[in-house]
Amino acid sequence: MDELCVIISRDKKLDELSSGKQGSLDQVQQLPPGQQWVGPDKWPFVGEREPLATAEPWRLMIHGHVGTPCEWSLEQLLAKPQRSLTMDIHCVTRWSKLGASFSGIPLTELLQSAEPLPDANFIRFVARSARSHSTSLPLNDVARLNVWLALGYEGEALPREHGGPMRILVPDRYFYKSLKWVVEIELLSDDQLGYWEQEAGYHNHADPWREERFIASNLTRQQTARLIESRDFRGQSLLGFAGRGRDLRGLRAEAALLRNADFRECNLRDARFGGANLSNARFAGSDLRGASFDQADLEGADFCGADLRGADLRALSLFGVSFIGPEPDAAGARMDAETRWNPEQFEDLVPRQIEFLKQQRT
Ligand SMILES: Nc1nc2c(c(=O)[nH]1)N[C@H]1C(S)=C(S)[C@@H](COP(=O)(O)O)O[C@H]1N2
Ligand SMILES: [Mo]
Repeated sequence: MDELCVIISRDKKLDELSSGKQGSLDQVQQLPPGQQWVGPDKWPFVGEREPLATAEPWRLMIHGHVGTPCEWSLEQLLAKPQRSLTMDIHCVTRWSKLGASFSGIPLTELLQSAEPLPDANFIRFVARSARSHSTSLPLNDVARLNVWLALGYEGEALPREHGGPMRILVPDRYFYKSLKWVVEIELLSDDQLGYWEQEAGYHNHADPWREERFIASNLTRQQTARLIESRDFRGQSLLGFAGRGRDLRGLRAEAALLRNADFRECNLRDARFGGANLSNARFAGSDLRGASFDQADLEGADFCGADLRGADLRALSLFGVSFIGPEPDAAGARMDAETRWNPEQFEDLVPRQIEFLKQQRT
C-alpha cells in the first residue's frame, strides 16, 4: 500500500507560477484545502504500476443490475466518437495537477446501452490488475460529476502506467476514485467498499473541497488502517468518523469521542460503546444486536431502522434520540424483551419517540 507522492514547497510553487511556466497565480486559488501544485508537466504514479500481464485482448464489460449486459473491445471503444475532457487531478497524498487534458467517452453514454435497473444505486469499477483493484461511487454521481472513460491523454494513447489503454476519471473526487485499467463495471443495489476505502480507510465520499481524505480526519493513513484492523477505538478522538457500511462487529469503543459519527448500515453486533460520546451519531440501518451503550452520551443520535435486539441503552442521555422517523409509515428500530433502557429517561424524548418505545413493551 505504498503511495508515491511528490511534494514541492509552497514557495517553489509560487516561483514557478510567477515565472510563467504554467498558468498564473490564479491557480493557487484553484487548489482544494491542503493540496499543493505538483509543478508543470508533472504527473506522479500512485498505487499499482502495471496491469495484470495477460494475452487476452482488452475489453470492457458492464453487468450487474442492468437490463442489457454489454461488452466492448478496445477497438470498438476507440471507434466511437472521442470527446475531450480537461480536469484537475487531486491526489489524497496532497499533490494536484491542474488542467490535464484527456480524450474518451462520457460514461453515461456507455451506461445508457446497458439500461440500468431501477434498483441500481451504486457503480463499482474493477481493474485488470494483480489485486483486482476496485472503487465505487453512487450511481447518480456518474452524470453529476461527469465521470469519463479515458482512452487518450494530450493527443496520445493513455500511458500504460497511468491506466492505459483505459481508465475511469472522476472529476471533483480524490484521484483514488479514478480507476486505472478498468475492465469491469458492475451496477449494485448496495455499495461495496473499494480497495483503498476498505484497506486504508480512505473516505468513501472523497470530496477534495471538503477534505474527505480518511474516515477519521485527525488520523494519518497508517493510524486509520490500524484502527480498522484492530476494531479498537477505546478512548480515541474520532469526531465525524465516516464508517458507513463497515463491518465493525465486536467493536471496542468505550470512552471514545464519536460525535457526528456515521455508523449507518454497519455491522456493530456486540459493540461496546460504554461511556462514549455519540451525540448526533447516525446508526440508521445498522445491526446493533447485543451492543452496549452503558453511560454513553446519545444526544441527538439516530437509531431509525437499526436492529437493537438485546442492546443495552441505559445511556447517560437520550435527549433528542430518534428510534422512528417522522413519516407515518416510517420503519422504527427493532427491539425485543432483551433491549434495555431506563424508563426514567423517557422525559428526554419527544412524544412520538416515547409512544414508540412504549409500544415495544406491549
Ligand atoms: N488499478 C488501480 N487504479 C488506481 C490505483 C491503484 O492502485 N490501482 N490507485 C488510485 C490512486 S490512490 C490514485 S492517486 C490514482 C493514481 O493514478 P496515476 O498513477 O495515473 O497518477 O489511481 C487510482 N487508481
Ligand atoms: Mo491516491
